Amino acid sequence: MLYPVSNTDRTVLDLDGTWKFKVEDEQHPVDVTQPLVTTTFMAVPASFNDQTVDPAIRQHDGFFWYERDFSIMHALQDQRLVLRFGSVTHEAWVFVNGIEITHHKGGFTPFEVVLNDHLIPGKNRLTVKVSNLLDHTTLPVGNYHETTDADGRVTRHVDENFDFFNYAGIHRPVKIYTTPRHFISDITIVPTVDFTTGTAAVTVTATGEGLDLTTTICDAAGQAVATVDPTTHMATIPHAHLWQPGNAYLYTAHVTGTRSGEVIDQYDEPFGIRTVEVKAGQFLINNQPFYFKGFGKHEDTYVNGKGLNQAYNVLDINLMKQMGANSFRTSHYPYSDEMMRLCDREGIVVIDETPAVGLMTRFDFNMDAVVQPDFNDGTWTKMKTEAAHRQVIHEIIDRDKNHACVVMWSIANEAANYSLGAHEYFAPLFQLARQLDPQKRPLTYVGEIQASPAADKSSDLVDVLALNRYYGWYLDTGDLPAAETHLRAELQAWQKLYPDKPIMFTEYGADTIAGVHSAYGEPFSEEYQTDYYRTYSKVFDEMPSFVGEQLWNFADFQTKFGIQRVQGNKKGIFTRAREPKQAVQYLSERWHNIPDFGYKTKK
Ligand code: BDP
Repeated sequence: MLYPVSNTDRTVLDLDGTWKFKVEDEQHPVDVTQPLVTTTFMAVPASFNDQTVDPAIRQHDGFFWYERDFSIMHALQDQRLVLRFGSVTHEAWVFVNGIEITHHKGGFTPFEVVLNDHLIPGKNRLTVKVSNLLDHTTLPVGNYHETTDADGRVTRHVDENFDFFNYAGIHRPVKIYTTPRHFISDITIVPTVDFTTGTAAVTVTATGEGLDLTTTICDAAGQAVATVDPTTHMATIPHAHLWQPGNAYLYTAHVTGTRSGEVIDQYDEPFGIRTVEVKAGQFLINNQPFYFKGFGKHEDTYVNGKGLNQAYNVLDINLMKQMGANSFRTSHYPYSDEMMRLCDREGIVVIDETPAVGLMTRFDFNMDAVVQPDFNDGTWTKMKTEAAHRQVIHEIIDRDKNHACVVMWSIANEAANYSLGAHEYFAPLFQLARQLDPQKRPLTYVGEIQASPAADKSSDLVDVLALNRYYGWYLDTGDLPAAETHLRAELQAWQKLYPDKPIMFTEYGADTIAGVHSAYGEPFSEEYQTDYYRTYSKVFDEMPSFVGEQLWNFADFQTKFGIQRVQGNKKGIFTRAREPKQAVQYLSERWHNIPDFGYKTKK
């Protein structure tokens, strides 16, 4: 899927701003044929939840309406006009002038619809009905129930089966972009590199309706350096300038569509030349063993909630670079197009995760139960998420396939991989992702602590073992020596089980209240968080096939209410306002001393 751009053949109209907003009263349904009657407004893009001071709106589970008007200038009316939503969380029904023109389910991926046949002269009315409901068929997974009172009034309730607040709304930009009637519809780029000669072979496959397509590759200065062969779709670039972590270099595939020799459409797709491969216990980027240093994150900021916040995105990457970090995971859903494009430009390495979080029916730490070979908690019969999972794997790969920053796909976070049925559920999804990704990136899922070497039933599917572990927090609370022993034992067991699979941590952390200090290193203090990270670092450094550390979490973030959460999850090494806690200093020193490449060499 191409990102909307302006050039001499295309333009982009921006529909962001302040829209009319209304919470649906299901007893008095909205008449979509009439303008929305409301006195409430919401900024777009943003979550609606923290823009209101009315708790009933903030906490409402159900349906919401957004509306605004737009007009298309005469000069554009013969163009193909495409309405595109960067994301609407979690389900959207889109109406133009009271007529439904598209529907999309899945809160973290873009969707679009051609508008031309739905427009009337002059002012047009764009209405979006949004649902924030989640259940056992959706990703993320929610526990849904509803009650009906004596008057027939239905109250819906979603209990998040995951640890972040269920922010909702029109989260990412709304645009109308134009293309000519004959247009370039997609571009797929696959780079390969001969490391002995430094020559890159780049396959660029462009598709377009009714056009003859040609592609030129331009370097970062805009100079043409190669032409794509129309038969093989291949371009050869001698002395290719590689995209490297922390040292991005972007080429552009300049695609031109002509009819009878006349240029009709053009599109510039930026891309990096880099390779990714898992081999003999190493994660190779550009044929060099890479070490991940960084974070699990969230899209989560004050007021905007999960809505796009570009200033925070820029700041977060600057903070990462200042610390010597090189990577993050888009925990627990695909992030905005804008963030992915920024990471391409900044040389930040990304593990791109689907919104498959909450695929478990129980949450306890009964490690003895789960190691039974026939352990079955019913997750894989209870959850009906397969269709949503397949859909989002299609969508995330379609959207992000060309991004140099994306080096691995994470198919799920903390599923019940220890329960019978896990392998049967995941095997076809891994197969699908492997088949769809043109760059054949490595795949993983992120495993939670109960999915130990003895209990995990599907770890054979992953290319990299990505582990979330909380020894010293949820287990061995406050006891770092015990945490160290357990951590070491588990990592040794994984290495023994899979001597050739790289292992990395995708979560480890301790809730820490900024400003709480303790001479005894008590849990929740800044000292404990630092000591916790020191303990883990020591064990990581002993393990030869350990290829990376992504801690939990970059910053404090909002969650649902719960007795373990005081205004959210406090495992950030930055506060929600991005003020550093003490651990930042320790981790910065450590990460500046760990090179991006060659830190671990397999013995
Ligand atoms: C893991 C989850 C993550 C949570 C974290 C925690 O993957 O979403 O926020 O633990 O408990 O279970 O802080």
